[in-house]
Formats: sequence, structure tokens, C-alpha cells
Amino acid sequence: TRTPVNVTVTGAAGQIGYALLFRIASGQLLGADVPVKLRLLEITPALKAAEGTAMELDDCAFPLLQGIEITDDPNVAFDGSNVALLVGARPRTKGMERGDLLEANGGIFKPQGKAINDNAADDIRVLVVGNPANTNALIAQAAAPDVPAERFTAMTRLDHNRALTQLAKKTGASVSDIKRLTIWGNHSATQYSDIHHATIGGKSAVEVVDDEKWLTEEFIPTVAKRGAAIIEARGASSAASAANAAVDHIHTWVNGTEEGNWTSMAIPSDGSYGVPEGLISSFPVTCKDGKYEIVQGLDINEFSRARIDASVAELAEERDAVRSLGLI
Ligand code: NAX
Repeated sequence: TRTPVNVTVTGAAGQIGYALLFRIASGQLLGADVPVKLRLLEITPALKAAEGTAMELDDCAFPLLQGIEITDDPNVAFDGSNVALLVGARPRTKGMERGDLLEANGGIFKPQGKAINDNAADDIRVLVVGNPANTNALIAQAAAPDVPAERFTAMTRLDHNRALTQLAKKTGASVSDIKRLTIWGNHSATQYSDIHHATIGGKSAVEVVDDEKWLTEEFIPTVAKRGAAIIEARGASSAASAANAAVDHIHTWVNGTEEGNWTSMAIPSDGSYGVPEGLISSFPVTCKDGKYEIVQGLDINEFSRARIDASVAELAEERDAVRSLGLI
């Protein structure tokens, strides 16, 4: 039997945590043959709720689940951690300025980054889900100088999945016929969902769609504003779909992308496509043998260039703001 993989989930008592933990414990994150140990990190007042979720996990009798530890101490939560899903974050409340939001999240992600640096396993992989995800990932990464920078990633897979379905609905294709879709930039309203390199059943997606107005006025904004539309409809923010995307992100990173296709992940830029080095920005990536690589050599037209640049400019502003706050 294989040694269990230690999976840390922060914000475990929240709504994404509730949708996520059962999928991890059932084997969907890493594979049906990989035993897992869960470490749940919560703030002290939410420990009791996390214990309730752990009781339900027990009651599922998942064969792969080899233990659950619940704590409010990041050093304990990340001890020996192989995979860390950083979900808990400080949401923006009424009247909160962006600087206040970044500072409040710095107070969460800086100590968590340090705890990862000091305690996690050598093969640690980090996915930041809590918003502002890209910049929270940057803060955690900066606090973990002994961990290779590329292990810190942020989630744009939900945007990627949303874009797949919107494109499938428009064209009558099935989502599995669509390949090489890309989300670029920040997980925010400035994100850019790019179909210029995508194919649908092997044909150019741009040609199949053949409707630039739909692209600019419906597709791109619908994907970018989907989070708000879910809140409006459901009275609560995306939870099960966010958990699903987190599972997809880690599963793909560990197990690889299919031949001829790629996915979207926010990762530290190496300067590709004019994205300043170090910014955690979404790119088209392939994954193999547990490592990701940015897809190179794509032709970026003017339409895409302007949109990528706008989202990357927002990321640079966020980085400058957290730098001036002393968070990185
Ligand atoms: P909830 O408010 O339901 O849960 C958050 C949990 O985090 C709470 O239980 C809270 O006690 C805990 N928490 C707060 N500070 C903590 C700390 N320092 N250490 C450990 N736990 C802490 O939010 P939920 O709906 O689960 O969303 C979580 C985060 O995901 C939010 O920041 C949200 O904006 C973000 N999202 C990101 C998405 C993405 O695509 N990247 C999409 C979905 C989601 O909106």
C-alpha cells in the first residue's frame, strides 16, 4: 500500500471546504489508489464547525481516508503537507478599500506561507483559492523563500471550466470536444478567456463561432462576471463548482494534461508572453510528470494583447500595493 498524502485545507469549515473535503477523501483529488490524511486549518471560532464536518467525513467510511486533524495553528496544519489548498480568506466587506482587503489577507497568507516554508514536505504543491487569489499566492510565496517559487499557484480553473461550458452551449458541441482554451491574467473581472487557439472537434473555435460580437459582448463578460451571477441567483457564492475546479487543478497538475490539450493555471510568470517575471498570472499550461510548463509560441493578436495587458496591469498594481504594505 502507498504512503498517505497529507492534504491541508484552510477555511475547512466554510462553504467551499464543505464541498471539497468529501471529494478529496473519496479519492477524486489524487486518484482512487492514493490514501490521504486531511489537515483542516480554521480560525479558533470555527473549529467546532470543522469538527462537525470531520464527523460527517467519518460517517462516510471512505476507504482512502487515513486520518483527520483539526487545528487553528498553521505550523501544525502544514506539518509534512504535500498538497495545500488555501481556501480561507478575508472577504471584502462593505466600505472596505482595496488596500484594507490586501492588508487583511496579508495577515492570513504571510503567516501561512511561513508555516509552509518551515513545515511542509519537500514536494509541497500549493493552490490558492481564497481571493484575491493571485496576489494572496504571491504573498504566501514571498514568505516561503525555501520552497521553489513554482509550487505556488492560484486558481483560474473555475473560469476555464465556465468558459468551456459557455462555448459548448453556443456551438452545440460537447465540452470534451473543446481543446486549448485559455484564461489569461488575474482571477478577477479583468480576466481574459481566449478562444483564438481553441479548437472544437478539431476545427478553429473562432471559425465555428464566427461571431465577434458574441465573443466581446457575451462570452468574455459572461465568464468574467459569472461569480456575481451565481451570487445573484443562489444568494451565496460559488461553492461546489469552486471545489470542483480546485480538485481539477490539483488532479491535472499531478496527473497531467491529455495529449494535444492544455489547461489554465495562475503560476509565477517566467516572462513569457510579456507578463512581468514573478507575477502570478494565468497562462495556458501543459502538465506532465507532476510539473507544469507554459505553452510557448502562441501567436497573440491585437485583440488578445490588449486584454492580456489590461489584466496583467491589474496584477502589477496589486503586487505594488502589497509591496508598499510590506507584505512581500
Ligand atoms: P466561507 O466564508 O464560506 O469560508 C471561508 C472560511 O475560511 C471560514 O470558515 C473562515 O472561518 C475561514 N478562515 C478565515 N480566515 C482563516 C484563516 N486565517 N485560517 C484558516 N481559515 C480561515 O467562504 P467560501 O465560500 O468557502 O470561499 C472561500 C474563498 O474562496 C473566498 O475568498 C472566495 O472569494 C474564494 N473563491 C475563489 C474562487 C476562485 O475561482 N479562485 C471562486 C469561488 C470563491 O468565491
